[in-house]
Amino acid sequence: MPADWHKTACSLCYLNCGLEVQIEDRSITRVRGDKQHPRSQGYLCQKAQRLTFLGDHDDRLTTPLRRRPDGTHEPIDWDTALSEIAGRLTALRDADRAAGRPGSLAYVGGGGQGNHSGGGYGKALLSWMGGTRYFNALSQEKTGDFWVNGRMFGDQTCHTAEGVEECDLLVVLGCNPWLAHGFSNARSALNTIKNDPARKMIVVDPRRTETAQAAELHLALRPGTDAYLLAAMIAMIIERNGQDAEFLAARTEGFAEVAEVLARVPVDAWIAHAEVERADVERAVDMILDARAMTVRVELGIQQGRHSTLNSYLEKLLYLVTGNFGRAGTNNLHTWLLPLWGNSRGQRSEITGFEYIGGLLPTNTMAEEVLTDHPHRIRALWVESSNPANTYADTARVEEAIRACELSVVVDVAYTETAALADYVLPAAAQHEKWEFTLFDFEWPTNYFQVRRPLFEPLAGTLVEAEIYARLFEMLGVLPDAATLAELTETARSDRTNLLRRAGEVMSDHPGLAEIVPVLLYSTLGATLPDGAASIAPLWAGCQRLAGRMTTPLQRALGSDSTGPELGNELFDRILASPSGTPFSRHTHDEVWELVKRERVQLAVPELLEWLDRLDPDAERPDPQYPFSLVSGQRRSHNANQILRPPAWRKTDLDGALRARSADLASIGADNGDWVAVATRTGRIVVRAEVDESMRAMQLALPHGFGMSVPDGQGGRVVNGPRINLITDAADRDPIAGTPHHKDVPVLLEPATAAERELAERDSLRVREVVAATKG
Ligand SMILES: Nc1nc2c(c(=O)[nH]1)N[C@H]1C(S)=C(S)[C@@H](COP(=O)(O)OP(=O)(O)OC[C@H]3O[C@@H](n4cnc5c(=O)[nH]c(N)nc54)[C@H](O)[C@@H]3O)O[C@H]1N2
Ligand SMILES: Nc1nc2c(c(=O)[nH]1)N[C@H]1C(S)=C(S)[C@@H](COP(=O)(O)OP(=O)(O)OC[C@H]3O[C@@H](n4cnc5c(=O)[nH]c(N)nc54)[C@H](O)[C@@H]3O)O[C@H]1N2
Ligand code: SF4
Ligand SMILES: [Mo]
Repeated sequence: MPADWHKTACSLCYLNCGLEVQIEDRSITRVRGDKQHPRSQGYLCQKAQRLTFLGDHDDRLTTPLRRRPDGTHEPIDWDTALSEIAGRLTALRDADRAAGRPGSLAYVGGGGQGNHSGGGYGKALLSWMGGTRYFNALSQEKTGDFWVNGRMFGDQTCHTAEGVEECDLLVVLGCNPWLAHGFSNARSALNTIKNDPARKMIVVDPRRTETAQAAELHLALRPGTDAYLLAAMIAMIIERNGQDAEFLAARTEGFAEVAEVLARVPVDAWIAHAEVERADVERAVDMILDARAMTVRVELGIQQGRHSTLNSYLEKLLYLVTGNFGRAGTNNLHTWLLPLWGNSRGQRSEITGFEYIGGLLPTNTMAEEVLTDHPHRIRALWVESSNPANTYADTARVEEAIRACELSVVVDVAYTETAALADYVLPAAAQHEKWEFTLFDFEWPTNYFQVRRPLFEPLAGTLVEAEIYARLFEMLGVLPDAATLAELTETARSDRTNLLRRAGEVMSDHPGLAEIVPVLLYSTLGATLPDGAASIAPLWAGCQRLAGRMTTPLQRALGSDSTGPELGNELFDRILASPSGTPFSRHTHDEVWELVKRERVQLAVPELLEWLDRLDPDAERPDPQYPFSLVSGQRRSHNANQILRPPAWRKTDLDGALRARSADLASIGADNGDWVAVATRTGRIVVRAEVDESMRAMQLALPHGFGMSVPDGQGGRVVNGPRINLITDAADRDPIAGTPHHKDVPVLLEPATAAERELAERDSLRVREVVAATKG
């Protein structure tokens, strides 16, 4: 009998490739790519095969927990947990109001790589509490980019996409799509370019990455020098009159100011500072000027590199000055079903002075917002689907901040390092146990959306996030009475189009209800949706808004000529009826100009031109005390953020090794397999060394996605691999976005002491025992 294949998606990175899986009891047993998924078309990588480790494991939470005075946790039932939390939230909200201070609860997380169904509810809580402080992974990698987009394109939600499939030149700047993906079907796309003599790739990365090996040209620059190299390249382009004058005149303003600053760039000196060959840079410029359609793909190498916001600006100038924007195969903007972040207008934190970008404050400042005497400090943290105790810079300070809060609540599927510190821990149903989706829909000119159906019942004791929040708000007394909810539910069933109008009337009688629209939709419209899809009800409001603001592209995607609320309803129903996902917008390339929120793209951003003018190679010589540059958080074959906790999921790199050239290891008398110490002013960790000649000289790499403390099977816990943020410095950050310089951390490499070696070896063996004892 042929086994059933169920449609779902992989949530191990933000691409969320469509999958078909076979299941047995509560496990995924076989995985293959879903050929009907309109975007990924059957593609998957090696990580998806390990999804079976995502479900039931020793660290899954199955009951709410409460912290005892001695710091340990005790299980409590849901009613007790939620009513105690509701009581403490109410007291805090009352105290905030009485003191006339802004809401002192902050929200952290709200979704990882593939689970964004909970975030809207969490933000509703933040809003009801009168708070604005919101931190998540985007504000430690992407907010510099958003800030630049705001200035150049007119809105921080003007986010760019790459035309990798149709370009004839792909510039890969500070990322490694072979391992990290980042765009659809990355390996296939890279191979296609490699095998086509008419198409080329340039990689700018200190390391000879897997991607660089497939490139025509690799510029192995010194870490942290991208701004110098990019500025020199753009200066050379303008010197050669290589700018696209027609495009610049028709679509942009400010070129003259930019050209004036770039004319002052000492090109040779800056190329020398980046430690690349002038001839190679000339070749790169030739390739760019010869390209019919260039697209630039960037990620953490520049966004978590030195001068990151300036890098994001120069990256955009490179394609805009050469007119590689708004056509097939170039960079473009993309649509959204629901924007994952907002547009901030210069509001700043009273405590650190950092600007809100996209509605977010820098994760690097979270601890500062707590650990201060300022009367407006953060007093409570609500963490959902994030593990800041491992993923935010300077772990010790982050842990201190969580402990210092009057109230900390963690909503997660697993007993994370953050959960271990929280006052209350609430167990959520996991990825394949609920309706779920990602809002990382970044495609252009056609964009897609998939809602995944549950494969399993929620694990006993857990709740879907939407239900957690609905119960909480009921206890907080914010939801209307049962009769009113029943009436709204009936409206949703019989006259969906009128739901928002009727809900609006109810809101005017119920203070606070307007802050929690997602919860209201869950409790009303949700109850009318098929197969228990209640938690995705807020998407309906997104479909309605989209129908209003992007009618034609949506009509094309659906092949429909409806308009208004009816079109929104059609989209929502189509999404529900399309288990492999469905297109929701189809544009022509020219229509990108409707997404740009200014008359013309603004090329001249004064703060960044001043920054460029101030760059000084002499101010950036390596610190002799910390002479190596560490990539803290390298993406590898078997890491996936903090998503998969059981160490047995990793087929390679069980210890999360430090990678370095043999000569660099030899300089401290170390060799392949030895335990070595990596130290900074913030901390010191002991790690396994592994020779990797693809690293640049004096560059080291430690992996992202390790440092979880997992049950050792003997009643204790053991840490799997490096907790890299024990050594990162939250103050080593971008001046505008506050994002960390994680790809260029100055470190000292030392031999480990005998005692350190012994401890590390013991833990490594314990992890291996855990792996041996795990089936899979
Ligand atoms: N396997 C795997 N894939 C993942 C993830 C994962 O955990 N594992 N996580 C996902 C997430 S959340 C993200 S944000 C992406 C990140 O994806 P990427 O940014 O592609 O991955 P990284 O390995 O962090 O860093 C990219 C590259 O930057 C280079 N680099 C270091 N310093 C510099 C520099 O100064 N200049 C330049 N130009 N390059 C430099 C490094 O050598 C490295 O090759 O990956 C996603 N995909
Ligand atoms: N030094 C250094 N630090 C870094 C990076 C680096 O390169 N170097 N990279 C940064 C980047 S780019 C990123 S994106 C961040 C990622 O760091 P985080 O924002 O902390 O996110 P994840 O690591 O993805 O952790 C996801 C959490 O969600 C939980 N989870 C999974 N499914 C569900 C669910 O359905 N519901 C709930 N409630 N919880 C769930 C998991 O158990 C896990 O605890 O790390 C950042 N930190
Ligand atoms: S890890 Fe990313 S690229 Fe790999 S299968 Fe999952 S979603 Fe696709
Ligand atoms: Mo990320």
